[in-house]
Amino acid sequence: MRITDARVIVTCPGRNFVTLKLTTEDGVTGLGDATLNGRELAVASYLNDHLLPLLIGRDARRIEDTWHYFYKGAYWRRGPVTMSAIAAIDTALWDIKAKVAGVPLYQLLGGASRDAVLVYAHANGPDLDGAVRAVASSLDLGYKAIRVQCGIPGLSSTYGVPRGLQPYEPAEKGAPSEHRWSSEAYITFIPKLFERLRAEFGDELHLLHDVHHRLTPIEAARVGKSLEPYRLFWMEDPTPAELQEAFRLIRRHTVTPIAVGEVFNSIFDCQQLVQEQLVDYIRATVVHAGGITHLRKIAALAELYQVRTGCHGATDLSPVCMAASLHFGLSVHNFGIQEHMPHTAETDRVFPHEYTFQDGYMHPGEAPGLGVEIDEELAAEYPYDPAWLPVNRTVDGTVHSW
Ligand code: KDG
Ligand code: MG
Repeated sequence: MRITDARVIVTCPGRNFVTLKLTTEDGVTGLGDATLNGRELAVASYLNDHLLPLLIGRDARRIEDTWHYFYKGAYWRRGPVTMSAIAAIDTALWDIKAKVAGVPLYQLLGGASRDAVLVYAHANGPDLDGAVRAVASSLDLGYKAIRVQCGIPGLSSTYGVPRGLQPYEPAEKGAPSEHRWSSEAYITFIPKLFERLRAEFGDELHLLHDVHHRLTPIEAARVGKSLEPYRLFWMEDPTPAELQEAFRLIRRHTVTPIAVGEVFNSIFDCQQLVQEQLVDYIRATVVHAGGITHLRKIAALAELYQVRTGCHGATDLSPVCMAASLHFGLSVHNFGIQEHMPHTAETDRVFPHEYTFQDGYMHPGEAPGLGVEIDEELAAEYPYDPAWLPVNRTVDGTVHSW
């Protein structure tokens, strides 16, 4: 079953997405997400200029072989651009394989390990009252797990909190915006947020929080300790994870569970974190971590150490990635939770899909393959529109992790 056509579709139905569409000689098509927020065209070029010419004519059934052909064959390994491009090919091949078999993808991944996939919502408020209102709205929608971000007194903007009434979307048109950050202000404020949320909503709700890589290890340890009374489901990305051993220091001081890995692109990024049990959830996802094939290996390593999955699922991961993630999450035994940040209506129209949300859980549906397609005519009505992630500086002007 030869691959006869491979096309990269770049579209901006509200935000930019890069999608790979493969077609076989029998006319079966498969989709893969290749979106790398703020660096989209680098992946489109990597696919168009370097991988797709070698993909045409290959046997679509040889998923594992194709993965290694592009990973080892490049000589230059890993990195978000390479791994997103390989992920798109891998995901599209799994889509094709499942369509040919006539089954939803999760059936090829071992079948369902659970009835549905627990997802968490985003609730963002400019201040404590706003955060409480946002959590109440997510509860009304049926979510059982909610990530809460809140404006920090004294800081004009912060990660996760929209400036206006629009849903939060970090990539902005024009030049990158600049945020100002104070770890001191954040560390003082953040326990007050979760104290208030537990007082308002009780013990049952799963509460999550994203530190977004901003603290030093000892600051992160302090925050984890200060949040212990509020029993978070997880504290995410408390410190940048390039230095995996940094998490030893956090672990020595706090039992607040830790989630890490949305920027990871290979099993080597998380190897030490997992093997030393320095984290509880691994957030690597299909699009940025080499596709279904590689993510399954990360999950298998994690399973040995009782680390569970918690795949990234922000809006910059397209509905194609969300579908793939739901098939993965439904099937993998050590699933923990899946992030769910709903796409805009225009994005959902460009990517008609079978997955559903009900009562705090999602299901990928029973359509053969991934259960997501792209309306190419509609996609063409939304040309690429460059957008940038913000840059973060501390209050004295020093560039800091965003
Ligand atoms: O592109 C960057 C976003 O996906 C990221 O900032 C979102 O941290 C994020 C999250 O947890 O969803
Ligand atoms: Mg995050």
